[in-house]
Amino acid sequence: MADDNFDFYTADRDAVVEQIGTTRLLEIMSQMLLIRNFERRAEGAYQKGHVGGFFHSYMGQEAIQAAAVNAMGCDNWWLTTYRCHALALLLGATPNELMSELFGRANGNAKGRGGSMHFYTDRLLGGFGIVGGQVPVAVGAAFSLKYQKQKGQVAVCFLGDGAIVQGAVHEGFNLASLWDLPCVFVIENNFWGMGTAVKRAVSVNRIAETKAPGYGMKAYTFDGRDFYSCYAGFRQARDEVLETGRPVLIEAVAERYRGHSISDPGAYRNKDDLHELIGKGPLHTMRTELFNRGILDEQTYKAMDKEQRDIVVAAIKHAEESPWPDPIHLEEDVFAP
Ligand SMILES: Cc1ncc(C[n+]2csc(CCOP(=O)(O)OP(=O)(O)O)c2C)c(N)n1
Repeated sequence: MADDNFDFYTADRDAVVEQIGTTRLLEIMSQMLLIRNFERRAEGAYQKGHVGGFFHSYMGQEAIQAAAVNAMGCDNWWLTTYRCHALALLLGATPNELMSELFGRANGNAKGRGGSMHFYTDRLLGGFGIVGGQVPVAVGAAFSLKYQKQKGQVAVCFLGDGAIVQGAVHEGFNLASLWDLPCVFVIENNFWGMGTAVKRAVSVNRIAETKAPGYGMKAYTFDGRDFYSCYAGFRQARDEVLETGRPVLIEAVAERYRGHSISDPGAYRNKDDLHELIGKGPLHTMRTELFNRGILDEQTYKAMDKEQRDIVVAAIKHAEESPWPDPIHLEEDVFAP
């Protein structure tokens, strides 16, 4: 890890395993394998020229959003950055519709108009390309929950470490706190904003811990490679937001494995360090715990991986065979009817 100086939230792992149960844990392992396979194969399709526009991989950060969705439940408002493939999958978008979207096809998740950065579901308000632009929208979603007296739901908003120095983020934090809104803000600190190291862009270490008090928010810092502690932490944060009606600020730390986007070879990173990190990443941590507890074995893990890979390969075939949008529809859906 680029900076070990974090005071991570710790969880009672036995309690987490017992709370989730073995069946669900294996399903979550499959979800993480689906995300990893989706990113790998979609990346390959991009390199073959089948996918256009931007493409930001979530590989290395899977445990964070897998834990968030499983701990807090789909039935919230969700918002994230352009690095949005995993969250859409976790919230129920199918690999077929997402792959078709990447391929720019008419049956894609956003009718082929959004591409990699703009995936949606009923509860996912987007994939945002403007750094920090999702934060004010999350505050609006949380405001609507409070205004309509919707109990039991929160607005969950992911942002990058690079976004924390963006003005709209602080306006959003201020309003969420001022108006007592049910927001869970999650800074995914992957140590880089494009090719700029976080230390060269953000004036403090331990971003959540240092920024949250300025808005009267409680802060948490999670080891974002560890599903189990993230799961326990997200549950606690959500319960707290529901009880107090106040926003919280979480920092989840995990390195991204790829460059900022597919066009970035990441030449500014030490390849040996990266290789070592990949060996200790979120899938490894998740799997090892299940192995050690006798919930999973190597052979079953390989079969699960193959099953998810086959789903993604089928999604690529589906996308290849899907129709292109007709230009006659270009101006539709621009304004609300
Ligand atoms: C307002 C705005 N400024 C700049 C950019 C260009 N830009 C795109 S991604 C990015 C880095 C963001 O890094 P971070 O928030 O850490 O997220 P990560 O990509 O690491 O997930 C920048 C500067 C943008 N899209 N929007």
